[in-house]
Amino acid sequence: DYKFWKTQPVISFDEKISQEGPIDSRKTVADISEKPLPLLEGFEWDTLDLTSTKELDEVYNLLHENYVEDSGESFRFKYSAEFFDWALKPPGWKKDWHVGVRVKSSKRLVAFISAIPLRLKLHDKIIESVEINFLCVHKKLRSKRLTPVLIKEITRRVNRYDIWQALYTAGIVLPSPISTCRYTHRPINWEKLHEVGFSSLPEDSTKEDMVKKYYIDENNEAIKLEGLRKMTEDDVDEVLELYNKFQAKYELIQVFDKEDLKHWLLKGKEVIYTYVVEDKSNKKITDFFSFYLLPFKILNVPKHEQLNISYLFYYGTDHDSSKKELETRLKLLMKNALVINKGLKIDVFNALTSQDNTLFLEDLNFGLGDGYLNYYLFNYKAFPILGGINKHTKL
Ligand code: YNC
Ligand code: MG
Repeated sequence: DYKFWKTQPVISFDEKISQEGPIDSRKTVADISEKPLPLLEGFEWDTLDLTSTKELDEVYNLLHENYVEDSGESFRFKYSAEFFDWALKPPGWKKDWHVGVRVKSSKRLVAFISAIPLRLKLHDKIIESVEINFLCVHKKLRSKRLTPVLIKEITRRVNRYDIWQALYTAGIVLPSPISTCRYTHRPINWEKLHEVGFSSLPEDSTKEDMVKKYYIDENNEAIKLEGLRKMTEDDVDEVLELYNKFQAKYELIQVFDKEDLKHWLLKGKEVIYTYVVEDKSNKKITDFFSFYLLPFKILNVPKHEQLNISYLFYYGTDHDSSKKELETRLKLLMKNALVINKGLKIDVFNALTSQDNTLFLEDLNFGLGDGYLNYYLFNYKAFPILGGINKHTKL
């Protein structure tokens, strides 16, 4: 019955929204305690230094052993030091916001929660906020109500910087999602996905049918995009312009400056991949797309150690004068993304039903997954965004 969440400034399930805006009456930094919240006896707070390999490894190990698993306990996210560098240290990151809980006696890290700065734009209002992620409590400490303490402590630490809003996502339902997206999966190496139990064989199909259905021909001249290449630092200005133009139609977006864009699209080696299409005649960038890599560790099939997974991230195109043109162009871009993914030995390409993804998902054989992703705002009332975050209705 959401004993904790009922006490927090979030939208309740049956609430009718009449106007968008903050929920809590405006506080100031001076109202916020300088002291951390009290913790269970025997535990202590620790601010982690993720520039230190040792502490980064501790977070890695905690999450590796205790973070999100699928319900069958067959897979677990396999985060890497490089991934955390990318996800937890964007421009403006604060050490204060990498919060750990340790056992006092052994100093063992048993819980973690993080915030990163995030400038949101919701229906033309800029909201200075943070994104909360990587909340994790050691399996042996579950159901002891440590989570509310972690959330209140990260809230305190964020408030101390005069920030009062947050965005977070979760698979579980809490009061109340502003939007919900579904995960979709595009098998690339169907055979391996089947062997590890990620993809099942439909009753009316054979394995050969499935392999054929998902076959990607990397030599298909018909989809070759002239001028497709990896994005470099020299492209940042142009890609930012394209990003801004393309995202303008969405209801809830992340506002990037040059440094942000450089970080999110270029910084993580072997984590984030971004490609652009350059028009050879005038050297202008007409399109870009990006995806990040986050493998699964396979827990119970000895033959395979990990599943290579990539996630579609941001994209944009100039070819969007009509819905039809946009649809055609996105299909072409995503076909090229699939070829690149195959070259990187990715087993499955995931995408949410966000942005303009529904224009190409079905055609390109993305299948609906079991997983949903709920988006939440902390201390902000907003009209629900129907049909998935960023899915626009204007075109
Ligand atoms: C969750 N994922 O409902 P009620 S996602 C938020 N997000 O409270 P206890 C959650 N709340 O219902 P356990 C939550 N999961 O009584 C549970 N809760 O009101 C709520 N899993 O606490 C829950 N990572 O400590 C209940 O639960 C209360 O021991 C119960 O621990 C939960 O990062 C958890 O899935 C998730 O490590 C830590 O199961 C544990 O069961 C675990 O007794 C595996 O807690 C990893 C996992 C979650 C990934 C994520 C986003 C988190 C957002 C947190 C909310 C941030 C609010 C904004 C703060 C900043 C504000 C500013 C400014
Ligand atoms: Mg607990």
